[in-house]
Amino acid sequence: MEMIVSTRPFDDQKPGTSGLRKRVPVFQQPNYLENFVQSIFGSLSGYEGKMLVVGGDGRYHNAEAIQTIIRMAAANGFGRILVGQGGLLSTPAASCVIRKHQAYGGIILSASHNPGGPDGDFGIKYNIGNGGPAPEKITEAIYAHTRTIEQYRTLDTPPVKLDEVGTVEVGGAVCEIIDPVSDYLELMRSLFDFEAIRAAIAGGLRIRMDSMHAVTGPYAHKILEQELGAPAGTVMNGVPSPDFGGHHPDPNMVYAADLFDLMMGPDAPDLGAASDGDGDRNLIIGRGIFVTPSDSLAVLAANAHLAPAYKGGLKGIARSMPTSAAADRVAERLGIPCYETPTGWKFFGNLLDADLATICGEESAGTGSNHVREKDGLWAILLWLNILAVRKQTVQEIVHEHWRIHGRNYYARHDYEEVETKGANALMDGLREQLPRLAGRQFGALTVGGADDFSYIDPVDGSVSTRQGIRILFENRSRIVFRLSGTGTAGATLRVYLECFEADPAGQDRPVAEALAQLIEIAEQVAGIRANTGRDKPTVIT
Ligand code: VG1
Ligand code: CO
Repeated sequence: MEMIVSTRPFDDQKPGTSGLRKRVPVFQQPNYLENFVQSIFGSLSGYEGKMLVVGGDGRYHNAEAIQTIIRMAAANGFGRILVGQGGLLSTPAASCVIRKHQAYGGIILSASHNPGGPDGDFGIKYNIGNGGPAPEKITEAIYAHTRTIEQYRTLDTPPVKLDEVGTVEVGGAVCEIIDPVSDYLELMRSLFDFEAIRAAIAGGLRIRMDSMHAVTGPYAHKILEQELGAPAGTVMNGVPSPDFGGHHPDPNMVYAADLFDLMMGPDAPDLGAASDGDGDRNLIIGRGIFVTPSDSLAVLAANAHLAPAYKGGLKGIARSMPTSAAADRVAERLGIPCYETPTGWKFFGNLLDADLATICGEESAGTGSNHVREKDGLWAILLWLNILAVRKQTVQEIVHEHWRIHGRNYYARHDYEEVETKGANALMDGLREQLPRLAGRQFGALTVGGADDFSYIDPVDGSVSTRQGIRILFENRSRIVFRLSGTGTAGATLRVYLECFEADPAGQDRPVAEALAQLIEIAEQVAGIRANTGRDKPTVIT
């Protein structure tokens, strides 16, 4: 039976970099999720009788939320609701399913790399019909709805069994539970030379994949072990769990420490890889060498033509502003454009749809291409495998050769997590206030060439996004960027991005911390990080 339920607005439902993310207890408040879902539907039109895709990363509260969304989607007039079995769909797989089935859109439940469990984080975001995250115009409309909502529509129906593939009726709609892996596997087969990878693995290429107890487990088991013939045990932590085994499903050197240690040790396989909670991020480590996400993007772009889907070359490369300029060097050499966008995958959608860019990436371990409209962890890992299979060199050889040709962009990100919002805002305000006076300023041997608060004009639809991060650009191509995270759920997280460029191969083999030491000092001097955050060192360095 259809029900209209009265409700009152919550004032904290503004979507951030990637949807609405809050602690689980916040989402468990009566009507909290319902309000947001109704606000999504309220900002859309013309979906009656159309298809909605729903899935999540399997974290705590995933299954309950999916039941709520199924009922509300049916009550609001969607005709068909496609749900991943067990409530699971990795973020890139959701994007793939939306595109393949020409759905009207999709709802993805994830807080990505943030911890899960009853006191962990939960999240929800809406993706449009191209399979990508809703652009700002839509997220702003959703937010506006959350401020005035008075009622929502739902049904009084029993829960749908999410564990069995099949079809059931819910209200006037059809709800179909689908295998979460098969459409995605089919897409991966069409992009990469699975035979070459299979032959390389049979010939001794070894890989270790850490799914971090998160959503890529079933995908990685199926693709790496069953399809490509890697031995059982290749995938570690491959069973999704609601609290990710009590860990942070964040693929970096800190939270994937076991993998990192393995890759730096005597028994290291050829490729170590990991993905995050919802499967859109990737970590790449070669034997004895960590590949920064910015370098990985550049190497993938430079070698993508070795995989069947990209053999005709790339139209362009896009990277988020804080991502290192390593990809720019590749674009320059290839004679293709390189776009610089604000942080968040939603800014790549138009470039991909308009075929201006083929490969995109972010320093936060996200890389992807025009095959879907999300970043895609396993895609990046498979492209690396395809490249290794064709080039028959080690990751280290490939990266070192890349630096010799393009130069090396030393890079690090320093995160100060959960600092007080007041201090974080004061720090950013202080930087903004200094902007007009920074150009021309000397710091030791370095001269500031320019400084600004990054703003972006979308080349396709002309939409403008301002205040996207403070950039201090030095004349020797070094750079410091400051911005506040838009995905955290408690206090503020300050991100400081540091980068310097080394063209000379003789200087490309220094420890990163040493290469960046001077910039780290300048960052403190300009921003007063200690005074404003009360911290004397970052929480995480990636
Ligand atoms: C972070 C990353 C950004 C990424 C976003 C969503 O955002 O910096 O590059 O797109 O997370 O990724 P922020 O605003 O916290 O810096 V995911 O894998 O969390 O969906
Ligand atoms: Co993610």
